[in-house]
Amino acid sequence: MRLKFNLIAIAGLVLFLGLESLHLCAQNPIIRNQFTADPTARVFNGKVYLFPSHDILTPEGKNLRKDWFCMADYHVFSSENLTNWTDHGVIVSQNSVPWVDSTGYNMWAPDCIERNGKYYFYFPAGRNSTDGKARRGFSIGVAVADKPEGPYIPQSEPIKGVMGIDPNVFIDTDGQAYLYWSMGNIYVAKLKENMLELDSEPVTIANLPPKGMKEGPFLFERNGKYYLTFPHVENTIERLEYAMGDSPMGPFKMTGVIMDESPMNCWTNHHSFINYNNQWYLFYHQNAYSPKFDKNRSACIDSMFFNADGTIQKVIPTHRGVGLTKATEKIEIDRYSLKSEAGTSIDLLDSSKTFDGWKAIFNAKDAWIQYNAVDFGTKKMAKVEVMAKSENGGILQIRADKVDGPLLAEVKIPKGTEWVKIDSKVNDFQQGTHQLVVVSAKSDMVEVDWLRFK
Ligand code: FUB
Repeated sequence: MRLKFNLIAIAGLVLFLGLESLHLCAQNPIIRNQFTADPTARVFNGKVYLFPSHDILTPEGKNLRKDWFCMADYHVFSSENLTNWTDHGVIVSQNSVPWVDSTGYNMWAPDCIERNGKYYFYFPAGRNSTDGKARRGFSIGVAVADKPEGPYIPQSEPIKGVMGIDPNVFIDTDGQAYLYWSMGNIYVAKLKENMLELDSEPVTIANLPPKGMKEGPFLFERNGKYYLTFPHVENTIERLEYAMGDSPMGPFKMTGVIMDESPMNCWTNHHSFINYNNQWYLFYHQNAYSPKFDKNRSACIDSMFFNADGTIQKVIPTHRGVGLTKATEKIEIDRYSLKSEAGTSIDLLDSSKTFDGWKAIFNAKDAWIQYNAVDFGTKKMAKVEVMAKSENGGILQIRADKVDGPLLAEVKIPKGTEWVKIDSKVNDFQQGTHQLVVVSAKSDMVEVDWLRFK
């Protein structure tokens, strides 16, 4: 009996540690084993922490809408290079918060902020019923931790005086904290020093577009200017817009569009910004792993830049995302930076298992795909390994930096209908960081899952 208990305890510990140390390597989307919507990123102690919401497939038999968001808990992820992410597991769930309706599955977009060594995690959810009648609307609660990874202890009641979704907290240089949230419009109120109670009456932020849904506020300050950024439906689906002002509560002046509507037609977008190692990044979401259902979303990152007058340059969503990719890790060229207009395409490896990712397809001579920022380190590479498939056989040339750049390797893909891993010798070249360009030397179709150097 005792032995059985010990075995179960060890198995539990292994499972727990396994979860803690799960590394998820990525371009866009950045988390590749679960849906991650509404990504709020924060820099704590020199590391980037990601607090997304967690879309799931709607469970059967729970009387839930099949065509709507379904979210039961929150994970936190961290990364030091924006490329390798560690999943620290569930930090708050609908079953762990006393006031939350544990049958609601509506743990929507969260935020987290540090004050005096404590981490305050803000989340919206539906309240449980105290009189047998369903409660309508969302409240916003707080869970507090000593470390960004948790454990987070939820407060027993939501914040009084706030009804709405998409909490966002900003602490100004004078120490005053502000809570922003949405419910059709965008609202703001001061927070008390304890970060748990309002310290002023909520006000509706003025001068924002009067028509079309506005939600998901994210406020940040740069060079004394305050940027109120938010998704807004100007046309048919959301795009990211912003207004600028001289104080956290406004007045704000509408200034521009940060990201246009999703090319995949994802109705929502939700975002956050960080400045990490002197580069600004935009975190946002798309439905890349769920092309047919836009309520299953995935977090992405792209770099962002400011103009000299402080306005924000438009961010074009990319597959490549950000960060260096080690040459010795799988380089998924379907997450390309650039590609030739003709003769290349991208498709899911298996449309019924979207988390398996994509493949790159070449079907013309001289068609090419470029993948930027591959770190070859300082050691010579002996071989390149390519996972590929080609019914008639093909030849791929792997070049450095540009389409006619130095030839690193030529890889002959044998005829066949199955995926094969092919090794080829790598020519000498200057190590360091390079753009990788894969060129098809024949017109026959070649599909590539990934390649890596050894
Ligand atoms: O994730 C559920 C809701 O969709 C969020 O709260 C909104 O911002 C939108 O992204």
